[in-house]
Amino acid sequence: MFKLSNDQIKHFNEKGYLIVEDVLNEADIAQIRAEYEAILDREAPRLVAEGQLSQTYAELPFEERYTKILFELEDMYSIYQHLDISLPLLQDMPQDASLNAGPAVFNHLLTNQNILDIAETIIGTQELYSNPVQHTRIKPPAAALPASNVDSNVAQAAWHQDEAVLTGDATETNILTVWVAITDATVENGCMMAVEGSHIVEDATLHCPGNHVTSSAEIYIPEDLIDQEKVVPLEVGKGGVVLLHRLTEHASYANNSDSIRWSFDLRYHPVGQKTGREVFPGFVARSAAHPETVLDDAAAWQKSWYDTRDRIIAGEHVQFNERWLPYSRHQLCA
Ligand SMILES: O=C(O)CCC(=O)C(=O)O
Ligand SMILES: [Fe+2]
Repeated sequence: MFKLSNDQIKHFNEKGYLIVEDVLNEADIAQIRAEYEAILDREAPRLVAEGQLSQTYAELPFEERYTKILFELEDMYSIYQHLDISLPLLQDMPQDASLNAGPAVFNHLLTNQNILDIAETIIGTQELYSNPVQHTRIKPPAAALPASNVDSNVAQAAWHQDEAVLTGDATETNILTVWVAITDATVENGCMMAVEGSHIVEDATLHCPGNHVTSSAEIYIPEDLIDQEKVVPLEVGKGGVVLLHRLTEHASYANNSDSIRWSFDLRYHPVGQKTGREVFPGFVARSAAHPETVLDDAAAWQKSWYDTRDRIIAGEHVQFNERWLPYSRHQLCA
């Protein structure tokens, strides 16, 4: 069992966040990295063949190769949809929509026993559901992205609470965000920041609607509502995690370094609670009461995502988060 001390648990409860170092080991990171290198090996030649990319950059290490590819592409999603660990949230799902639902992500991240131990301790139950609101964020140096790119998967994330991203039926869900650092995360390279203690509120803070169709994070809390004096940077080493309460206000800095900032964000909650994105597939990650319900098959998990894609293409209704649309004319949102 990966132990959190009483002081760590107290810190999370009082401040709404906790930084935990050394949760993933070197082998976990190496497997994940190899899975991502293989994706670029597969997709770069396709992009070249389609005339979207001038060369495959095969000789470069992942960091530089990814940055060069992203810089050249007119539509970043022609590579990013192969890297994210979620399908795009679209009713008009492309026939070839993709994601990385590979075995390294399943075995070394989503069902990582250290991560599940931490989630069990903080959430306070052994019945853990892996929520499908999850993303890969691989952020190139800001200088290598057009300033117009405000997608939170590759650029800064605006202020928000993770609960606000979910559909309104999930406001009671006791969901924990587990943000996993694959590279060191520093203020310089765009780590997250949070408003200490901001989770101790009755309801979510006002969010302004952005373009809610393409990305879950495209709602934002207006800066005027952020208590700047309580903002703390969430630096963490490679292999460490940052835990966030569902109501903790957070954002991320720009990547002002000369390499990538890479993380995954995962979410867990007690089995049986609403996911806030019912159209996408989650799974029982741990259960003492019903161990036979635990999903431990990476291929079955992958299939659940592609089956979901095919159901949406066939017409299954995508329930978008429309909670914040009425605020579009609010004076703080204008
Ligand atoms: O990685 C980031 O920059 C933002 C991530 C985030 O908002 C989250 O994990 O909930
Ligand atoms: Fe978030």
